Amino acid sequence: MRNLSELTSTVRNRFFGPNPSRSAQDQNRVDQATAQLTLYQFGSCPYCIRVRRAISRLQLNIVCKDTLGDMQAHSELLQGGGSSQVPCLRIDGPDGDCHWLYESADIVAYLEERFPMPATQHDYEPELSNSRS
Ligand SMILES: N[C@@H](CCC(=O)N[C@@H](CS)C(=O)NCC(=O)O)C(=O)O
Repeated sequence: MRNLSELTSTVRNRFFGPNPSRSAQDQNRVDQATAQLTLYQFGSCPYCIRVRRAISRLQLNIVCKDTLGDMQAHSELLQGGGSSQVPCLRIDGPDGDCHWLYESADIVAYLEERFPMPATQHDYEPELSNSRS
């Protein structure tokens, strides 16, 4: 056992099964769709952390713009979305239209619904996974 992260991953895999992942083809489709998304956020914002964690868990490649460190990003958000509040997800439509989604819980719900991860064996064995023995 080389390090703590390897140990954690081994224990997690033992109890919950390996992390689910998409087929290369599905991930490719997801990547094409997420190329139309941009997350406006900044590092220490707890609501942004919640969204970035969901992005990581759902294995999404979404460009993140830092509205504290990048004044251009800040003004894009203010002018496009109407408020400087972060996090905000910009969703570019096919016709050049653009939707600005505020509220971390709404952003996470949108991403989870649009880009679900494949089910794991764990999902099919609730009685086994809930068992304490
Ligand atoms: N209810 C919002 C709260 C977001 C929020 O309060 N964000 C702060 C940063 S942690 C912010 O953007 N404040 C500046 C502003 O509203 O312009 C959410 O869950 O996304």
